[in-house]
Amino acid sequence: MERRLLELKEQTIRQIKQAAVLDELEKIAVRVLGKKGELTDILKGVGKLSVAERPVVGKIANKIKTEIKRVMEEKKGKLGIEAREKSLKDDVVDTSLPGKRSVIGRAHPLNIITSEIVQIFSRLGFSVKEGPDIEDEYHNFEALNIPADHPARDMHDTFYMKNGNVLRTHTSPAQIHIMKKTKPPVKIIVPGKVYRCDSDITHSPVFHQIEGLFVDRSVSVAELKGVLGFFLHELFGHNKKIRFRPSYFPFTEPSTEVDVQCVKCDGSGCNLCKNTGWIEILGAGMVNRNVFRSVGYDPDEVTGFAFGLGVERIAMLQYEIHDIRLFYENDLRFLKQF
Ligand code: 2NL
Repeated sequence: MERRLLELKEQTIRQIKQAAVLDELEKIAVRVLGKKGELTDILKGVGKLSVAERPVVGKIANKIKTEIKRVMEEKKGKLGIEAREKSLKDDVVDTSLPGKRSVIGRAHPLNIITSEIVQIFSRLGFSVKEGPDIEDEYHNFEALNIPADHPARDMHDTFYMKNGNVLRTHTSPAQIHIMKKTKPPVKIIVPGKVYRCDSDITHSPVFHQIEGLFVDRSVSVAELKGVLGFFLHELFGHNKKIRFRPSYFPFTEPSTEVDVQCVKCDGSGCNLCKNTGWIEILGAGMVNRNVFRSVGYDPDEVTGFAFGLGVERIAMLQYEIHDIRLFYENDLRFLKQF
């Protein structure tokens, strides 16, 4: 029995020392020290031995058990350290490699221009409002005093939907919604996408507009001229001359178009201003009395001015961009310049 015990001890310790992974140690432990393990069996059988053998075998078996456990723990620690060292070596981080630079985006030129314009009007007390891209004909046309036979309603300009709705051709319907649900004074600036069935190097079927509206008890043409003059000087520089030309829009009366001295030649004449010395920037006017009637305002009680401008046009002038399509192609070589 003593020989068997010594053999078991030596064999087990040899196996423990040879084990390469923690899993193997676990298997050895089960085989020798587990519930049905070899050494456990021997210890269980001590009671059946002769009185003389019992204490001797019991003592040796227990000593061996302690010894095996000790060797096992020692090896476990060693394998644990080895596993950690191996993973440190395998998952090596080369700190000399150059890092990955994260790409930081920037504002689109149309958004830069929109922000600049909105900011100038914010300083004059205008608040920013938006409306939906899809409108019914009433809000896009009728309410704005554009009758059914008006050329602006032509199939060639307006995108009509199957149910009779339209993609808004200007942001004005947003102002109609706001006037319908707010009492004057109304002092708002409305940026947004607008849609027209038109496409060449200066026209895109989707483009961006900013409209403004100021309605109160006694808003005058003088205020229109003051506000729009201030705006154009802020945007193009205080040295630039400004002129108001008479014009026509169904939704304003009287109406005007506002020009700024050419941004390229300062008025001496060039290809950009077609030798006129002037660049057209804004359409504007005093809100037509019919528009007030359609939103439930009394045209004898309130007056107001409104204006509209195309964002692409301003951006093309400011940045000297000659093809409108560059704004929508998302070519990084273009976008990185702003
Ligand atoms: C242009 C001209 C304009 C308006 C837009 C407007 C809106 C309401 C009432 C009256 Cl709710 N008018 N908007 C007025 C005059 C001109 O835009 O050339 N846009 C690019």
